[in-house]
Amino acid sequence: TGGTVVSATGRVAADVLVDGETVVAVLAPGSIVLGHDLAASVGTVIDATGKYVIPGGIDAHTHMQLPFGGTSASDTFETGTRAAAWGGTTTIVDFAVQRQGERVEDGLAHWHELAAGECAVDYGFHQIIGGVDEHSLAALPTLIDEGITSFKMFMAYPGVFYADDAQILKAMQVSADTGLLTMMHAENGPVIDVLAEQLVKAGNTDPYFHGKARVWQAEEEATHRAIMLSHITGAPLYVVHVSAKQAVEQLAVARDRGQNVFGETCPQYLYLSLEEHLGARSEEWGSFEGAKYVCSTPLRSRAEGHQDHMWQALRTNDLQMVSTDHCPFCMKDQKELGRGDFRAIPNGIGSVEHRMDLMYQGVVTGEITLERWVELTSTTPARMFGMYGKKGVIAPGADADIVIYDPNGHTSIGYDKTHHMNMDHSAWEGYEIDGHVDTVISRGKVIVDDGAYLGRKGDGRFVKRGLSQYLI
Ligand code: DUC
Ligand code: ZN
Ligand code: ZN
Repeated sequence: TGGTVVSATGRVAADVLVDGETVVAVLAPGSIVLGHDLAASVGTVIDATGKYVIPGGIDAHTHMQLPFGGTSASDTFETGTRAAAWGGTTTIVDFAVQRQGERVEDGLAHWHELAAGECAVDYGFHQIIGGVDEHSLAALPTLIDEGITSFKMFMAYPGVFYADDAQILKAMQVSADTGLLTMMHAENGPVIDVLAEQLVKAGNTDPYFHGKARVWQAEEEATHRAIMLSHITGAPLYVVHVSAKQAVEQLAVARDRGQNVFGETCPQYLYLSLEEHLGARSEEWGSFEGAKYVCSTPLRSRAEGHQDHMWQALRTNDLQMVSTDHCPFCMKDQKELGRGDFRAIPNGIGSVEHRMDLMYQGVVTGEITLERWVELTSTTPARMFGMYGKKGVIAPGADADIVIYDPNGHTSIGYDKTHHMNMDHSAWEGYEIDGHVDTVISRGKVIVDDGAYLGRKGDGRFVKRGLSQYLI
C-alpha cells in the first residue's frame, strides 16, 4: 500500500493486491487501508509509502557453476540465486551447456539436475550449443516444448564452444523456421587468439592485455557477420554482452533495416573500463589486480567513449536490455590460474546481486528514466524471452514478483558490506547507490525484508518460457 507502482510505460500511485502467488488487482490508493483490522480479509499489509513498487528484476544472462578454463564459476544455483534475491532480482535465465559430441538432451538434463531444488528465485534456461552438428540441429526444435526458446552460439573461443560461419548459418535456419531466438557471443575468436598469443610471446602477460587482445574491431566484425547471417536466414538474433560502440552501430543499422536484431549490455560495460580496472594495480595483487575484471567481451577504453555510448544506446533503444553475464570466479585458485598468462584467467565478473542497484544509479544520475530502468531490467527481458504477462509487469494475473525500492535509502556496495555472492572479492567495491532494495516478493512470498533473507532453498521454480514476444 501507499507506494508508486512503476512500469515500463509510467508510474502511478496505487495499492497492489496479491492472492497467493498472483497479483489480482492494482487499486486506487487507499483501497487497502492501513490500520484497519484487515487480517481476516487481506492478511499481510506491507507499507510502501514513499517507495517504488516495481516488477521483480529479471537477469536473463547468468552462468551459475559454468565450467570454464579448468575451473567452474564459483556461485552455485543456491548461492547465486540467493544473492540475486537480495539484489531485487526474482528471475534468472541461466545457460544449460551442450558440449561438442554431447546430446543436447543430456546437457540440458544435467543443468536441470544442478538447479532443481536449489534456487531461491525462479529460473529458466537458454541452451548453449557448443557443437553444431546434425544431431544438435535436429534437437533444437524439441527445446521449445521444454520451455527453452533461445539458444546461444559462440564466434569466440575456438576449440571450446566455437561455431564457424557454416555451422551458424545452419543453426540460424532452424531458428528462422521455429522462432527459437538465436543468441550470439559476437567476437572473432580466431583473430583474438592470434593477437593474444603474440602479446604473451612478447612478454605482455598481465590482465590488462586481455583487453588489448580482444580489440573492438573483433567485436564489430563478428556482430556484423552475425547480423548478415541473420539477414540471409531470417533468424531473430540477440547479441549478448555488447561493449563496443561500433558493435552498437551495426545493430542500429540492422534494426533500421527492419531486422529482428537485438542487443544487451551489462553493468560492467557501463561503469568499468580498460584503463581503470583491467589496468588496475593493488598492494595485494600488484598488476594482477586487473584479473578481477577479466571478462569477455572485455572492458573497453573510456578514452574511446564506449561507456557513454552504451548509456546512450540504452536511452535510444539501440540496446534493449541489461543483463549481468554473472560468471564469478575467486581470485584465489581461480583467477590466479592466469598469473603469467592472461589467457588462462577464467573469464567473468560477479554482478547478479548488484544489477538493479547499479542501474538505478543511472536513474539518479539522469542517464535513464525511472520507467526505462524497469523496462531494461524486467519488462523487456520478460518480453524478449517469452515470459511477459507472468513476469516483467505488475498486473492482474502476473506472478507476484515484486520489489519495493526505496529511493531515499542508500546502498554501499563492497565485499565487507552488501555481498552475498560466493566470491572472495567484489568487482564493485566502493560503489555507492542512492537507493535501496527494501522488500523482495517472489510469487507472493516475502523472501527479503530489509536485508534479511526469509526465503528457502527450493523456493525458485523452473520457468517454461514461450517464444519471444519482442519480435517485429
Ligand atoms: N564471457 C565471460 O566473461 N564469461 C563467461 C563466458 C563469456 O563469454
Ligand atoms: Zn559470452
Ligand atoms: Zn555469458
